[in-house]
Amino acid sequence: MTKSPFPEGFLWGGAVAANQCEGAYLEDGKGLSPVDVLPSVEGGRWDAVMNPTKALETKYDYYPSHESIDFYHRYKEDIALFAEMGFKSFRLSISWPRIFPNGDDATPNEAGLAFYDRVFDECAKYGIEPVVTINHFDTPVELFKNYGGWKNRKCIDFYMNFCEVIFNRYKGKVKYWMTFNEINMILHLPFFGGGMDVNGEANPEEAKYQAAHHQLVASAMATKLAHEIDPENQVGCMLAAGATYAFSCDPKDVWKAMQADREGYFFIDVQARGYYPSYSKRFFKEHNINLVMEDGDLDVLKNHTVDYVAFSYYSSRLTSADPEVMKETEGNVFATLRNPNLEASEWGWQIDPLGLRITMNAIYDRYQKPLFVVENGLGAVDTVEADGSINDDYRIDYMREHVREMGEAIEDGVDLIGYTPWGCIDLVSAGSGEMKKRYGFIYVDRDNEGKGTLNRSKKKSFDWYKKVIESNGSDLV
Ligand code: P53
Repeated sequence: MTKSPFPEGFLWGGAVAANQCEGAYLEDGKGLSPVDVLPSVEGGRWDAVMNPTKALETKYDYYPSHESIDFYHRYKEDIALFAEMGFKSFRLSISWPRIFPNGDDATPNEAGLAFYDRVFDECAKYGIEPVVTINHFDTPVELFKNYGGWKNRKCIDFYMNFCEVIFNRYKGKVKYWMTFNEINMILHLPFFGGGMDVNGEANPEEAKYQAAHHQLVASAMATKLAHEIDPENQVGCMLAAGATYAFSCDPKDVWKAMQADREGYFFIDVQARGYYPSYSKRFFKEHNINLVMEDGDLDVLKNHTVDYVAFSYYSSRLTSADPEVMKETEGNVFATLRNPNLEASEWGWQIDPLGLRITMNAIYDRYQKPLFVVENGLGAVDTVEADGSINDDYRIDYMREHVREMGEAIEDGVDLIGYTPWGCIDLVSAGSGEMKKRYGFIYVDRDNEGKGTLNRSKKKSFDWYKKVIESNGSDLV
């Protein structure tokens, strides 16, 4: 066993999101989340995600989120299992429509607030630090229907009402916040990211960036408010990260890769540095994007930057300037080519642990703020053996190499505060709506059609991760 590169007090943990684990989709006064109107993969998930107006008018046979893994009723058992693994932190999101079912309600839903009190109290029992995503793909569907989602500036006010309520309510219970999950995802999955449908827009790019502006302003305002309500609060931004590599040493490919990375950095440049990056001016001009801003927007962005930079990392990406070569990438959330040096998961996500180190170094060089890896992991099919055991060595291999590279990045000088791998307990996939795409250390007996007992059981990776935490990242075998 070697000396651990991980600092004392490192926030080992795991991550989930309300809309993918809670279920109880209408219980105790909850309103609809975007996922609640989406079908399974067999039901046409992808088409529905990209055409939410149509999805809303369609009656599907099965909605995976409605019951999900029933975290709403089973959180005690689940948090006890996290504690058994030794979690120091637990990343979860607060369902906005559970607190404000219509988004624009005058008063919050007390039953929803009480649920998260119970969850945070349960965490406190075990000394687990909650890390809360304020909006994880969870803009109330009513705000989509009645306001068109985030392209409407009114969403800033609704979001701020939500923030004010939860910052006050959970003061002293929650210290780590993130304003928007994968904020750059609004460009790729506008229904998830911004509660909107851009299909009817004359200039969809403009609509997305206008919505992004509203979120960036809301994020800065929320950061300000969080600090005012409790100076102990730490507020982060959250990027869907993954360094983009150039397909060849042709400078055109290198330039294309740089531009691809800037597409995501754009958001964090604003949230972490406090102003629109210089390259955005040309981008907006060339795409005919004219943002409407109000007096004071640029000041609030400047004065209330984030305390830390959180991100998800599943894979690196590969791009080329040649449209012929790029044809291969159609149908991916992020256009990425197959990298011949990497293996891919069953869902085609390429496995690149060194890419995590590269990504961490790039982000830290750029912002010089503490980093938090709040999502990472392998979505895979697990097999339950006759004796009930689940031998997910492939997951252990994936995690081991990523934890090792995180350690290397720390040795490189990166300031890293924590690691919360995605779907620490199996949950519904955001992209495909499947249960079969599992990330957990904890198995949940439920399938793609919603059959199963919902019983929890430990996978082999459970004991492995427990040892990793116990040894503060020095024992990875
Ligand atoms: P699923 C696509 C690409 C990268 C990250 O994804 C993504 C997505 C959306 O599919 O989302 C994040 O469940 C997101 C989580 C999501 C997780 O990655 O499709 O923050 O909500 O579950 C994994 O395998």
